[in-house]
Amino acid sequence: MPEESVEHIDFDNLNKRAISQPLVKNIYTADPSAHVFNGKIYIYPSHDVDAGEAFDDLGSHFAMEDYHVISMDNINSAAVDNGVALHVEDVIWAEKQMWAPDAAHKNGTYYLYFPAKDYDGIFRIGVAVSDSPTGPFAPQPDAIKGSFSIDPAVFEDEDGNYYMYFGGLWGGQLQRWRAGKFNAEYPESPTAHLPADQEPALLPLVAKLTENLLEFADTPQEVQILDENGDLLLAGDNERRFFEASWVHKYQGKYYFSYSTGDTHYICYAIGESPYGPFTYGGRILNPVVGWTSHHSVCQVEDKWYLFYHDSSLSKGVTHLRSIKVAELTHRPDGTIETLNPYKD
Ligand code: FUB
Repeated sequence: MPEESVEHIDFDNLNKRAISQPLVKNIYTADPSAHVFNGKIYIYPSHDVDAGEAFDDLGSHFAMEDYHVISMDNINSAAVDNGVALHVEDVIWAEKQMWAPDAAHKNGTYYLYFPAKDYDGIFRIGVAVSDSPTGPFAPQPDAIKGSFSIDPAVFEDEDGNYYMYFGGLWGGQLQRWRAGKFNAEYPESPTAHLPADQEPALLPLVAKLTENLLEFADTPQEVQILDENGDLLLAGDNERRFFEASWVHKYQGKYYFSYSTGDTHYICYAIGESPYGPFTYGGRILNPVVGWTSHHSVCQVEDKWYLFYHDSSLSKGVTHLRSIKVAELTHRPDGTIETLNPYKD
């Protein structure tokens, strides 16, 4: 249910039909990256604000300045806003646009990973550390060497290795890195520099993290997403190809790479045997929500799995004022995932 149709929506009725309600209402939140640390649920979302920026297809109106960590004692308890965990003013290299973050935990230290534009207007990914899962987080003086684009998601494998997945099209600038360095050529239009419909789609990146979780241990490599014939999804396969919002979870020994299709508004998943992929397209996790963007995480809490996601129902369809939500997610016996409809008929 993308933005262009919101004026026709009866929001009172829609909210009654919604499969879940906003977890917090005191602030707008989006892009929820959920983890269980020490038995408690911590959600690392974007903190949406209306900064008065004009709307454009590069997402300039997503002008977020800080992060708040949301915590829950259990899946049914109240969600608590723990206040400012990191502000852009405290990050020397970053100028603006604190977009979708994620977090990791290792040996009593918590790591907040976040994208922001540097003073050259290029998205980079930074990391900040804390001894508390709710922060405050102290940022490293520089962005992670070799990082670019947006939407970091850090997956901790059972063998103790950590991997970062990242990348996003249009305002996320992934299409400007096709030659391995930032293409500063105009036009800056979000659809310039994209592959043609019959070419392979742009792919997200993955890099293993160093032992201290502060750097890439290897050069980021593309995460292949294949169709049922083993071929790369094509750029024109708009309802299945990657756009942004990477996430990885592991279920019954297999790696599930999930992501947003962006301008077609689906959350999809693909299954693989290794954290590096390749991943074979499996289907949809979430149908379109109110608001242009869709961004999620998948998290096991005790013996159940949950989809954390967002929509713009609380703001009555303002696409950059979103609210995080959670709904139970079901893996079928064959490993496929049941598609969730965010609003009942
Ligand atoms: O929140 C800003 C951007 O919107 C995120 O980085 C994207 O994934 C989309 O949700």
